[in-house]
Amino acid sequence: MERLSPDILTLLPATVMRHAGARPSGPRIVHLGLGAFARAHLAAYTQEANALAGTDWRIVGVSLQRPDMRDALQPQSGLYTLVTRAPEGPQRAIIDVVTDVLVAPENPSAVVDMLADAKTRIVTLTVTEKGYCHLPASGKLNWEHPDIVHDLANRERPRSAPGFLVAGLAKRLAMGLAPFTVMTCDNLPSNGRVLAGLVLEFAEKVDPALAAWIRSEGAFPSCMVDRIVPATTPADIAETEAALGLHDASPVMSEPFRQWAIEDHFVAGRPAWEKAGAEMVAEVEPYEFMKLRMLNGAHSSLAYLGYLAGHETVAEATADPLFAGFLEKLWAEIIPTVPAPPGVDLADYARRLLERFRNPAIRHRTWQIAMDGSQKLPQRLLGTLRWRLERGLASPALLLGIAGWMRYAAGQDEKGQPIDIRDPLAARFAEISAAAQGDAAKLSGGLLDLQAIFGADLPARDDLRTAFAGELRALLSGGARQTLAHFLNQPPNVGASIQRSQP
Ligand code: CS2
Repeated sequence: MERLSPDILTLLPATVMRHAGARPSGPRIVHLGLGAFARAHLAAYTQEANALAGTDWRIVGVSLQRPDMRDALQPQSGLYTLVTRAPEGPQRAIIDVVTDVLVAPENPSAVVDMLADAKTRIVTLTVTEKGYCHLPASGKLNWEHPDIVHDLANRERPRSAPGFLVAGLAKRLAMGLAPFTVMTCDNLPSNGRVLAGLVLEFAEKVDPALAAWIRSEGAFPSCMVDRIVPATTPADIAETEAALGLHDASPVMSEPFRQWAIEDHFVAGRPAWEKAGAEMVAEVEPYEFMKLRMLNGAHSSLAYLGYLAGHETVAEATADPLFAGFLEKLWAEIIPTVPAPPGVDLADYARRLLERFRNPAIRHRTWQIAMDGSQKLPQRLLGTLRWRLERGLASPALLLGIAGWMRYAAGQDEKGQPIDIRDPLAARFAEISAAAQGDAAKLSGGLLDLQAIFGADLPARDDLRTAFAGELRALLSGGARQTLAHFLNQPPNVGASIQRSQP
C-alpha cells in the first residue's frame, strides 16, 4: 500500500478534505509534546486559520521522549489524517501544517537552536501535567525532580520542558532577539501563569537578568483547550488505511466538538485562530474552571470507578445508568463551585458533556484517563472539594470519585488482577498499599497523607479521614457497581445488561 505523502494526495477519495497549495515556510510555532491531542486541536485550528486568513504558519513538533512520532510523520512529510468521529459516521481531512518533528533526547541542541531561530514566534506545549516538573499541590517547581537537577547542570542540553524554554529564551537574549510567546495547552488551572512562574523560578536561579528580561518582554497567555482525542489504536490505523486507500502510520481520532478559549497576549504575532472558531477572551480562568472541574473531574471519576466496574471505555461507562446517575449527582456538586463564563449555562454544558461522553464512535479507554492521577486530582477534584468544605457543604459524589482513585491506586482490580498503574508516584502507592494489607483506613489514610497531592490541609481533617475510609471500605468489599448502586439507592444490577459498544 502506498504511503500518504504530498505527491499522491490526488489519489485520495473525494470525500477526504485536503489542504490545497504549496508549503511555503511562514512564521513558526514550535510545539513541545506533539501527541494526538495537539495534532487534532492546535494543528487543525492553525490549518483552518491559515486557509481563512491567507497566512502560512507552520508547526515544528518536538518529542521530549520517544522517536515514534518523528518516525511516523517524517516519511509522510508531516501529513496525517484527522478522523472526526460523530455517532452518525466519520469525516476525514488531511492536516498539512507540521513541517518537521525533532526528537529532543537525540539532539537537544537542535531543539534549542530551533527555539532560538528568528522564525520561531510561539512555543506551545502539551507535555501533560507531569511534564512541568512541578509540585501539583503548590504549583512550584520541583527542584528535586531528576530532569530539573539535570537541566541545571546541563543548561544547553536540557531534558525538561522548563529547561528547554529557559535555554531557548537565554539563547535568544544572547543573540539579541525578542522572546517568543509561550502558550501551554495542558489541562492545568491558570496554566499560563503557572508556567510563567516555573520558567521564571528556573531563570532566576541561573541568571536574574534573564528572568527580568522574560518578565518584561515575554508573554505566557493562559488558554483552555477542549477536544476528546483518544490514543490511536492499530484498529484505527487499519480503518483509516481502508478508507483512504493509502497507508497513514499515524492518523488521529477525534470527537467533532472542539473549544479553545485564549487570553490574547502574544508578543510576536499569532495565527488568526479566532477565524477558525477560537474564542479570544479577557479572562480564561472561568473557562478553565468549568472545563477542568466539570469535564476532567467527571472523566477522572468515571475512569477510576468505571475501570473497577469493568467498563473499558467512557462511552460504555456512561451508557450504564448507574454511572449516568452518578454523573448527574457529581455535576450537581461541581456546578455551584464554578463561576460560569459569559453566556454559558452550566446545566446545559453538563448535558452536552454527557452527550459527548456517550459518543459510541469514540473509544476513550478508562485506563488511559486513569493515568497520572497524582498530577490530575488537585485541579480536577480536590479544588472543588475544598470549595465545598469551606462552605460546610456535603460532597458525597466527589468523595466517592476520589475514593475510586484510592481503590484504583491500591493496584489490584476487583478480580484480584494487577492494574497497570502509570503514575510518577506509582512506587509510593505500591508501598502504601503493601503496608495497609487490605485495611481500608490505613490505605486511605496513607494515600491522603501524600501532601504532593492533597496538600497539608486535607490530610489534617479527621472528618475526611473517616469519610474516605468508609467509601474505600465499601469499594473494597462490595465493588464499584454495588457502591454506586447503594449511593444512588438503586439495585446494583441496573444497566448490567446494557449492551457494550463493539471494539
Ligand atoms: C482526559 C483529557 O486523559 C484525560 O485525562 O480527561 O485528555 C480530556 O479528554 C481532554 O481534556 C478533553 O478536552
